[in-house]
Amino acid sequence: MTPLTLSPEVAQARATGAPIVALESTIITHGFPYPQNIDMARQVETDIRDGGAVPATIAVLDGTLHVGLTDDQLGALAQARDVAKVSRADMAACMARGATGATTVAATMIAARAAGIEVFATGGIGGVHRGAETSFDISADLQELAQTAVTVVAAGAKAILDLPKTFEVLETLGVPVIAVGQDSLPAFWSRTSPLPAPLRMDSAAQIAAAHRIRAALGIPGGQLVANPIPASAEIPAQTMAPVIAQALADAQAQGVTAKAVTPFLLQRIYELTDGASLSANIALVRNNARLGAEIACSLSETAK
Ligand code: PSU
Ligand code: MN
Repeated sequence: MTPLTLSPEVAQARATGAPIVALESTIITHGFPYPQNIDMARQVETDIRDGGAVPATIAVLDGTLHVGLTDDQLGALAQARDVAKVSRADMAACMARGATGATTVAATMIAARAAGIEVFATGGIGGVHRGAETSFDISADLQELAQTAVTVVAAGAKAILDLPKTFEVLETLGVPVIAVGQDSLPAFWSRTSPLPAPLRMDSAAQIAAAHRIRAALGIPGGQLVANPIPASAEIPAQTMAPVIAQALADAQAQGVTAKAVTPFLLQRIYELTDGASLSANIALVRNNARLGAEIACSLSETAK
């Protein structure tokens, strides 16, 4: 038996083959401050519903892996303190201890697949950190994309990372990286980067078709859909570059390592941009949720 608890709404959608979009919870507990985190979480669920799909936010609450949260559960998680950030390595341990844990991209993919959900929308995936040649800090998200068959919609990888190395690793792992509607890879807060996109698709239907074909061929792993932030919300790369440099210098000066790196940098960038990074982050997550819903609708129209 799979140790998952589906919300009634998600269980019903699974039973009828209705479209579902998974959502992660680390972005709520470690990616945004309160109360912007709960506003974002609710807004994104609404966007998915408006797109004709059912949202399934995933988290470990008191040892139970929930797929689909009630509004009360979402509200409590957004305000909870000392929530663990759980990935492939530690999700089961968190459940065994009866603890509460927010799922990263990797852990959310594992839970989504176990629940039969094929699409997941988020902000940005983890990747290869700058200086990884000495720190070896490479997110478990990349390995997960190589082995778990979920299509992940993100705005690329966060520009705090080493983007060329991140995409090199994805290429090595055989993960399809699909830019939506443009020939270059997006860079989270900015629409474009100097990096050419390995693949480009211009419709949700094509992305859904590729997902199906990979499954039919027996290719393990997911797809990374790199969806550029809306033009109205983007922060130019030149504006972000010094801010990112400052945040990275602060992290190094304070000796921040391992799991704490990504949350520290996001918080620092939020402070350094007087909240502008946060507004951009909300806009890109919403944009990814809308595309995720379209892909899920397209998948549910095609027979499995
Ligand atoms: N993107 C965001 N905010 C976040 C994250 C990504 O905009 O909070 C989280 C995701 O949960 C991702 C994790 O899986 O950061 C990566 O952490 P790490 O670098 O420690 O693997
Ligand atoms: Mn890491």
